[in-house]
Amino acid sequence: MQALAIQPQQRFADVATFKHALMQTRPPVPDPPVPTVILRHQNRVPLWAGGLAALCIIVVLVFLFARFDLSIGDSRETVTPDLPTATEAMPQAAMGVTEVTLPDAPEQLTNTPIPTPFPPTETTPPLNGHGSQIAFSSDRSGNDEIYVVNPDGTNLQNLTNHPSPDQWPAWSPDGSRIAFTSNRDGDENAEIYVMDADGRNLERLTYHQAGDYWPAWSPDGSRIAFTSRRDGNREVYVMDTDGGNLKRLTSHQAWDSSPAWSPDGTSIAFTSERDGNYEVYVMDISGNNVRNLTNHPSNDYSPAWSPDGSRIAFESDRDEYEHIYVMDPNAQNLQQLTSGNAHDWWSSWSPDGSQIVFSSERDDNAELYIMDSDGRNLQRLTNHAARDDAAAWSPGD
Ligand SMILES: [Ca+2]
Ligand SMILES: [Ca+2]
Ligand SMILES: [Ca+2]
Ligand SMILES: [Ca+2]
Repeated sequence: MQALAIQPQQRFADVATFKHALMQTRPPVPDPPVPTVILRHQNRVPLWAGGLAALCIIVVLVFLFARFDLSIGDSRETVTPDLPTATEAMPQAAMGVTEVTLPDAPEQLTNTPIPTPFPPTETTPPLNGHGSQIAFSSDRSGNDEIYVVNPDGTNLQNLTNHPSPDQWPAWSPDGSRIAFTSNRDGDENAEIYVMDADGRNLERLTYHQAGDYWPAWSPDGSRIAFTSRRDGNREVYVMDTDGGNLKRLTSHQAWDSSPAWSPDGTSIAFTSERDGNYEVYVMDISGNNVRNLTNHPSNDYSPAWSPDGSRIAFESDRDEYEHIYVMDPNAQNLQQLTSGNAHDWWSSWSPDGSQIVFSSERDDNAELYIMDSDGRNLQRLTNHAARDDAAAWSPGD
């Protein structure tokens, strides 16, 4: 019988085909008696014939399936189940972290722990910012390079590969480019560079023998603010994204640094020690109308606007260690988000404003952590003995 043929190509393709063939070869069902005038009795004949046919089919199918299972077992080499290998089934976190090679790692780094993936429990509750990436700098290869990683710790990629320090990544508003600081033009001469978000198409934007640091894109993508010492002390400048149209925004003998554009494009927050200790200030993009937002005898640094412009995160050492705080742009509603006997600094908001990534030494070396914007649900993002710092959360979904 074809139904029991050993060769697969000789078997029926499916049960319907087999049923059809079965109906063709089974003994003919005797014609029922001529129906009476009661029309409803006409249904009895098909039911009776159908019941017998179904019984035959069931009996044959049971036999067929038993045989078929045995046949599958006999031909396992050609019907290998498509199961993932152990490597394929590994969490992406493990794949991402171990993908990064450590080129020319110094000898003293060879005894550092191998990066381990986060246990699944550390990636719950689910992280937001789907589709976004977090850029940061790390010296895990022996000098600072720019990396990007997904907010869940997967897909770590090294974007720069230069023996000089590459630091302080800043995303363009459309997420296509990353500006950063590099000393590749000289150890004492940091300059602003920009590259595509995959590390290609590197361009140098500043050309000055003084240091230029901390780029920050304007929300419309047309300008980049940064810090420079070209006029003798740190000041905040702004330039077009091709390096042209340079304009100095601050003019004070104290250090002024780490500019951050407000999401509406009207203001720039920055850090200055012009009142004797570091404070977070905000000014119009013309450089006018400077206001001190923190006004505290401790040091307050590194403002970061929430994407909706309603909050500014910064770090302060007002409880001895640097910790992350948030406030309204008018300095109201101050809230301390982190605490403990370790420094936390340099925050950046997720695209939806629900989370903040920041640097911390709470595990003895600088790592990146993510928390909800109210300070809850702290999760560790990096896990490497090297210094991981200066996170910048990309625009995203
Ligand atoms: Ca480098
Ligand atoms: Ca200054
Ligand atoms: Ca202060
Ligand atoms: Ca680290």
